[in-house]
Amino acid sequence: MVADIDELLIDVLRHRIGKDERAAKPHDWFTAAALTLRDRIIDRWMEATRRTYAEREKRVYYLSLEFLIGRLMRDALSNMELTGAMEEALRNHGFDLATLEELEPDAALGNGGLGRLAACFMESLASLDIPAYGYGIRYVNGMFRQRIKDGWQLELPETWLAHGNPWEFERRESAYRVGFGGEVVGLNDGVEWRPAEEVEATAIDTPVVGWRGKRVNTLRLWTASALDPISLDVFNAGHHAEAMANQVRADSLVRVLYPADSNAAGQELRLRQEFFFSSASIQDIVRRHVQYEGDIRTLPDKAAIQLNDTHPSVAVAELMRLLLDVHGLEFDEAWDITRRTVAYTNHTLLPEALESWPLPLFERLLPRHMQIVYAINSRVLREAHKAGLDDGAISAISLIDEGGERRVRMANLAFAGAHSVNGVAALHTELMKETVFADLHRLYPDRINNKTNGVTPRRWLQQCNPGLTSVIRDAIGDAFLDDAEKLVELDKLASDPALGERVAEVKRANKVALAAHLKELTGVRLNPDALFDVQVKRIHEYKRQLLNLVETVGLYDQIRSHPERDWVPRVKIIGGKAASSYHNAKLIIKLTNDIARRVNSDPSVGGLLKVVFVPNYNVSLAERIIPAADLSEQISTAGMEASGTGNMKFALNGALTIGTLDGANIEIKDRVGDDNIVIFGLTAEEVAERRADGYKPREVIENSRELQQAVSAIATGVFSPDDPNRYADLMGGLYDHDWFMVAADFDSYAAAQRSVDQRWEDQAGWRKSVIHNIANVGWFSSDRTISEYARDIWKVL
Ligand code: 26Q
Repeated sequence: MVADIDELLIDVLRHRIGKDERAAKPHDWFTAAALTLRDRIIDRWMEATRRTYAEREKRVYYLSLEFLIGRLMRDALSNMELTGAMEEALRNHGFDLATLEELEPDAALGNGGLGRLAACFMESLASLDIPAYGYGIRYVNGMFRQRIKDGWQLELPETWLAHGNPWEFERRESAYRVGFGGEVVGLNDGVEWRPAEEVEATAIDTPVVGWRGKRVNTLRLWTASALDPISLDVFNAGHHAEAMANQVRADSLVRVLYPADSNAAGQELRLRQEFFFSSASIQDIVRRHVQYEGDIRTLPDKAAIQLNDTHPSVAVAELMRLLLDVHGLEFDEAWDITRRTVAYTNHTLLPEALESWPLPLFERLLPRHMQIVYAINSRVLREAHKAGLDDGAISAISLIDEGGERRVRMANLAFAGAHSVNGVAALHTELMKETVFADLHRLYPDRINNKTNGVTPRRWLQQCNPGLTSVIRDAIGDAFLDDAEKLVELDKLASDPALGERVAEVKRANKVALAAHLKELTGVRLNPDALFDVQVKRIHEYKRQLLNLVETVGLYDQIRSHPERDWVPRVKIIGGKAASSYHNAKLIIKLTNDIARRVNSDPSVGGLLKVVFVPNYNVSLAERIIPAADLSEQISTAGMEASGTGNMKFALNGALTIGTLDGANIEIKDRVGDDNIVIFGLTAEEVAERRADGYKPREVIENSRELQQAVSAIATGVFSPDDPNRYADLMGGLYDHDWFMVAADFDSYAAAQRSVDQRWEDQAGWRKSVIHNIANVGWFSSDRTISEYARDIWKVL
């Protein structure tokens, strides 16, 4: 095997990269390794594709505007079970695999949780041998790179394609026209949309390798080009920029990922992106079906289309258009086929994140789809009327928001066009039924269902934490590698001091490695024997990084007032990106850095507290940070975090959770047991009650000494002497409205943190809890999640 790989590597280096061993630079070796591995993958890929065609299997199509993949080298090697062989082959030439892996840029085609979930799902689909395609956009610039300058976030473009991408294949033959604007003309037998403008969507495929290489599926990302990239007449007349305007317009469609993860952007370009990729994907699905099955009417038997949030909602209207205008079906039949094919996943209930488009914009860009939305709407409203729903319910169900400026509601379109609408954790799904979708749920009571999120244990245990993986193998054997729920075998060993010792040794080694990396990145020195307390995720007020920071200031204050007490040494690690336009989120980053500077240089805390902001948090950093965490901060205002998936990754890697009863935290608690998690704060129900009762945060702050001192220290410039008013408004928000209930939960959170300190003092007890966590979170494998989608929604298992 090694000899094989070695020979192939040299052959690739010479004949595909054009370098001999002496001339090759590290990056050439990385590319040679990727291409060598890729050749092995392609054989499995073609085999899996052939098998699916031959057996006429039903396929799953996962439509997502985001795939937050990260690096692929380690994932592909590990799933092909070639890590050892490649390591050795490279070592023979004086190269270290781990060092070469660092040369691969992250594929960051997503913002956060939703995009990373799509990537975990793709890996699990392949691992479970389910024929599936992911469809999305091949952004030239994915998630921005975050630089911290004087404590502030700066956004820089990430050029992940600069050195080429060895994993992708352009499919020139799979190209479709996507139109915009224009008019709808009546023909004798129906209507036709005559777009004013057309671009070409071309497929670029990346293989997705499942565990043990069982199956290789396709991630198909669209790129855009102009049908006539240059107008020679215009060019020759000397108008060079105008001559290339079409290409520029096409390029802009795939230029950047919108970097807001919870604020519907509302710009025309975003709607264009949504339609561009939805239309290309639906055309591709329909073309494949008709080509191999001959009859469009059997589409629901052979295709399951899953919409990742409402970003591809317009696919409902596009599928209807193809069925009506191209395949000539009647409305009723087209509607039946569409609904039996499409399913929709909701990821947020935050009102500001619910997508809706101004009706004039939608109509101008997609006139035929606008007609179809109206037709769907009149049908849905008729059904609502027949069901006896009142006017209030009917206007809530409508696909058109009539309040003020009229808008198309993408969530209502997706709900109406789908046979299944799922939430991503049990609480979230219940809240969907009670709040945003209450009336639609009354009309279609069988549609909403829950599919609690999961994460792939290959990337998030085996690959990112080989030390822990090997300790677990020694303890319970290899079965958990194929079925994460077998981790439960560890449960009965939780009190075994030898196992506790080995798990703790691995954790310490991971902390030493992380400390070295963070020293490089930030210059801060960390004590690996301190408790590593970590909050890494997008910066958002509902996630309450501010609660963490205010408590950190409280602790800092207490350590200075009582240096004689034996404080547990803590390292507070915080990381995450703020949407470029999100003022308070950016201020929270600056505050973290201001607090870090002051605390880290204060000799009176004597190294008992360190604060570090990790710049440019991304998938690759997550893979280093999560295995090194002792404490996982999952502290959103109850009812606001749909699920969370970081919470699962931390628990799987032996961190204890401090968290609210929100999202999947609740289900984690149910599985690991109340004694092995630290829960605090208001429940979702209590949050709603407090709001209804007229919550007065100022009174709460004035009644809590520690909170009052911390908030006023921040507000008066203790951490920002260069600009004492910097945080006046941010803290003013806590006094005046405190929408996210930081004050209401503060005392409970601070007490929970001191209970964490106590637990930490009992290392034997801590280790036992850690093992109970690892043992009981195998259920949060995305294999389990995907099995449920496959069985309940897609009917493919
Ligand atoms: C919408 C319109 C225009 C521009 C951007 C957007 C947009 C983009 C991304 C809106 C929302 C998102 C991302 C949402 C997201 O990541 N939600 C998270 O999904 C995770 C997976 O289900 C959950 O675990 C998290 O709780 C949820 O916040």
